[in-house]
Amino acid sequence: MGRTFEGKFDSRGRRIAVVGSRFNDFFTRELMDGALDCLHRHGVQDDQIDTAWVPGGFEIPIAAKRLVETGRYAAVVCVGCIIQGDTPHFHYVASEVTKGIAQVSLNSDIPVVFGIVTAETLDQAIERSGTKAGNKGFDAALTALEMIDLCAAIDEG
Ligand code: INI
Repeated sequence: MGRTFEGKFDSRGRRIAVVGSRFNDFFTRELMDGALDCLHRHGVQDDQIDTAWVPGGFEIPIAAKRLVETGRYAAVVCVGCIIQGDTPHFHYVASEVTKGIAQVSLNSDIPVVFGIVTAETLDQAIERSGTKAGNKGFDAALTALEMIDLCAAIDEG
């Protein structure tokens, strides 16, 4: 049997960037706080974490791409909140954010993590920003830590 690679929640002193969008900031501030809380509680020091704020979810992929291209980070975590309104606008924004982050992720050598809440109602957004369904920002940061360690394990063979 060959090797099994698995990541621990260990950043080994590496730097992490978190991109948040201000649109629906009632929720995105909670998602950002959740992400930072997760990183702090797993031993990532404040000076190892950079944050960037963009106007809306649509702008997250370009900021994530720029952060990746600096070469300074072991992972980029993206947090945002897209909530359905009276028009199909929500679907277009959600679709572009999802595609954009996936594209940045696949074109980069580091994990780019999707911590975007897409909600049909305010209740769904509340549930995912620190209440019944947890905090998607916290979850995304945890995923970043696991993926950083997994990528390092694979690279080291
Ligand atoms: N941006 C969001 O992050 N969430 C939303 O729910 C949203 N809606 O529904 O409009 C939203 N729109 C703004 C968009 O992300 C861009 O910032 C804007 O279109 C400028 O490019």
